[in-house]
Amino acid sequence: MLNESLNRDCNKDVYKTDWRWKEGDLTVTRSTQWSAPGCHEGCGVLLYTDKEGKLVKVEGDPNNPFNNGRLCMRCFALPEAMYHPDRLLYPQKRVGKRGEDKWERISWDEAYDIIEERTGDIIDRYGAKAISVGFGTARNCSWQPAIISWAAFGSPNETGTFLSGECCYQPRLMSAQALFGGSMIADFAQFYEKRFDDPRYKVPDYILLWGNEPLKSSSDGFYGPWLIDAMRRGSKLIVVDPALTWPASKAEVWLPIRPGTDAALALAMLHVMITEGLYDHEFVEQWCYGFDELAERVEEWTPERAAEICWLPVEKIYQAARLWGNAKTPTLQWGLALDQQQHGVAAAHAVACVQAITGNTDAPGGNCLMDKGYVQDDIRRSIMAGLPKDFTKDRLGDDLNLLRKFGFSPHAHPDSVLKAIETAEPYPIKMMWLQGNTVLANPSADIRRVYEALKNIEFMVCVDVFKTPVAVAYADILLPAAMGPERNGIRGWWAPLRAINKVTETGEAKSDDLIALEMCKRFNPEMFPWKDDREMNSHFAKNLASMDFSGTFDDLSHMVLKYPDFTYYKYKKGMLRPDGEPGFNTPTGKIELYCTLYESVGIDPLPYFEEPPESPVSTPEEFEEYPFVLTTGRRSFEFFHSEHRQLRSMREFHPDPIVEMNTQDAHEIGLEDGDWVWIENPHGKCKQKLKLNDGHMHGFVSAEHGWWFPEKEAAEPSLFGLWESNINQLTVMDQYGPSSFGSTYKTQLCKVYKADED
Ligand SMILES: Nc1nc2c(c(=O)[nH]1)N[C@H]1C(S)=C(S)[C@@H](COP(=O)(O)OP(=O)(O)OC[C@H]3O[C@@H](n4cnc5c(=O)[nH]c(N)nc54)[C@H](O)[C@@H]3O)O[C@H]1N2
Ligand SMILES: Nc1nc2c(c(=O)[nH]1)N[C@H]1C(S)=C(S)[C@@H](COP(=O)(O)OP(=O)(O)OC[C@H]3O[C@@H](n4cnc5c(=O)[nH]c(N)nc54)[C@H](O)[C@@H]3O)O[C@H]1N2
Ligand SMILES: [Mo]
Repeated sequence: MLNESLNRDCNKDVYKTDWRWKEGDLTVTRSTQWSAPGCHEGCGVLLYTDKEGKLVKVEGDPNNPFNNGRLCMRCFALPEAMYHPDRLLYPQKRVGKRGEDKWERISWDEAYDIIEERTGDIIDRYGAKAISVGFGTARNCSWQPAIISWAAFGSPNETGTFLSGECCYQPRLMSAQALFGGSMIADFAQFYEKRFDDPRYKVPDYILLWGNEPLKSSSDGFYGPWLIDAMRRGSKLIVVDPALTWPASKAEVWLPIRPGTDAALALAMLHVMITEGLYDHEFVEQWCYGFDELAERVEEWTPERAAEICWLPVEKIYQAARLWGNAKTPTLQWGLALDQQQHGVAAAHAVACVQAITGNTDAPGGNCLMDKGYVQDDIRRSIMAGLPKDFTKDRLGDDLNLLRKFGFSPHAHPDSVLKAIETAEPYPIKMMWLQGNTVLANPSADIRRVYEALKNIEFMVCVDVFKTPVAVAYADILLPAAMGPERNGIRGWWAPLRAINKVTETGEAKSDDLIALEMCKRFNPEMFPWKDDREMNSHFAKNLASMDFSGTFDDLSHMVLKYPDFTYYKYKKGMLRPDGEPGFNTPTGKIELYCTLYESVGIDPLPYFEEPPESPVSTPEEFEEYPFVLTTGRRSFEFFHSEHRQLRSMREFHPDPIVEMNTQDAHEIGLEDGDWVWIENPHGKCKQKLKLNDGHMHGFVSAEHGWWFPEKEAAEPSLFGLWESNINQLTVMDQYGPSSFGSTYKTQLCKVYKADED
């Protein structure tokens, strides 16, 4: 019943494995979808086009082992997105004042001419570093903005615009890199074409789901439904989440933790595991560095102490630590909640230690090391290699911690970019090129502050598929980006390597690859000799550092996907270190529970807990007035961040912004399910609709992020109703940790009260 390879063989009779075929009047093309609209995953899709070349429907590709034919509602709605009347289809220039929403259609050449002229002027007056290029989360639009910034404009200030403290994945990646010497991911057989049927694979007996809701988020290379695949094969769950999510409801133990106290819980779990001997002694002895120091650090972290801090029943901490410590094939699947705390790096460090001492690293069904197959990193690095050595010399924020100079982030620090825009310190930023992020509707905290700061920007270009609030407020030029089925590309995020196949064109929209190539050709033609995106992608495909592939783009395009060679226990086989010796790629050759890298950059080398800057404990007076702990940004099936709000089929399921809290808590303050409520704290307020849940932990409020209303007035002051429900009026910038990473998006305080009926 569970044999998916059998399913796949059947599917081969019904669905072909060719890359393209005919079905009646329709042409079917196998591809993968990343963006736009966006997602992290790259699921296998079948794109059905009609005689005119129009996309008429999308189905999951049953012969793509990544998603096995499954698809989410957002992908099914691709034709609706592509042919939406609001879509940007032509380059436009602003003709009215900023905020008036008056535009004139222009040609691509005219747009590039204007950009070249204005850019030249900015560079003459302030230097190239006064240009900041913003990218968003890993859609298929991440290396393209980087090469525009670096190779076209010559500015090192490419940045995840205003995403405070690079609080997405960076703290977890940092910890994995620092402790394990590489990137680490839960093993759900994603490295094998036969997936769960591959004889090398073992199903995890316990999955520790920490601050992550994969069914909704399918993030960072982990496709959510795999969780259910594993549960059907016997895996049990331990869930750390303040909300009673679906996985929490199915867990052996659910730990409804006070947001932002994860490090305390992890330290207590380590305490139990170490005092009760529930860890892999041999592995720790041979392959871990600093175990004694860790044991000493966690000595004081009794479950009783942590229970009080985390607002957890103490027996749940014992139960979780014992189940986990006794598990045979434990695997950790961690999430964003660990990053979005000020000391996210320490929290991720603590949780990584909980994983490390089980000894299940790089083992079947454990947590595997892989040079992550980040095609975007490979491309970025290959372009970076062609630039002057001191190119990043003045990059904003590099002074915050040596980790940045060491290259642990290749981007300008978001909070430092904001400060430079506001104060011209250490030098001004005068131009922004935004490609794949929205700035006002989403990634930044404290959007009112950002809104004010952007008044100092002289010239702004937005490359997007829709007109967003920031475009109306500040853009001078709008460039229309192509959606997934309208672009060629290569992508990898972990495994496998995948091709994106173009099947159609809409208006004059161009792919980010093509826009990057054309911009770079204008500004830096010697570095970009390729005639089109296919030729450029062939070059990149042949030169991938982290993937074993040497074909052309056409080769990959026809294969659609390619699995890497994958081996377990690489640390025993001398496959991780550049010197070819056994061990991990860290200074000591071991997993560094006590981290020598952190020590060398002035960070606590051991995991620690610190209260969030605003919390019931650190700001008790504020807590009296704002008596709930606020976490923001839980994901939903219908939306990817601020995207998809235009789509009727998504809004039918999810018309309004939803704030959740415990039923009893709400009743105590006179609120009912379905009430519109104000969520307010000292930083700001916004309005969302209340949804009650009997199971959520007490004292906690969970609000959605990314809200704007494309159906509302575009012009100022409305900006598509931006100020009504956007939760990033209650979050703050500049609350990152000593590493320069981390934020407080998930650890605010708030009060909640009924809003007027209108
Ligand atoms: N309060 C709160 N705020 C958060 C979060 C949270 O949990 N809480 N999460 C944060 C996190 S983790 C992240 S990563 C950020 C994400 O923030 P962003 O990456 O900025 O995400 P979006 O808001 O979706 O903005 C993406 C924009 O790019 C466009 N786009 C999509 N695909 C493409 C493409 O292929 N090419 C081009 N040119 N444009 C494209 C979309 O139409 C949209 O306008 O948000 C952060 N914001
Ligand atoms: N549909 C959809 N998918 C997405 C995105 C999207 O916007 N929409 N965004 C993408 C991006 S960029 C990212 S980074 C990922 C993020 O995806 P996830 O890692 O799943 O992150 P979240 O959904 O923000 O939060 C996950 C869970 O953490 C819980 N939580 C909140 N605060 C805390 C805390 O302090 N501690 C603990 N332990 N748990 C807490 C929340 O209740 C929630 O259930 O999703 C990606 N996938
Ligand atoms: Mo993210």
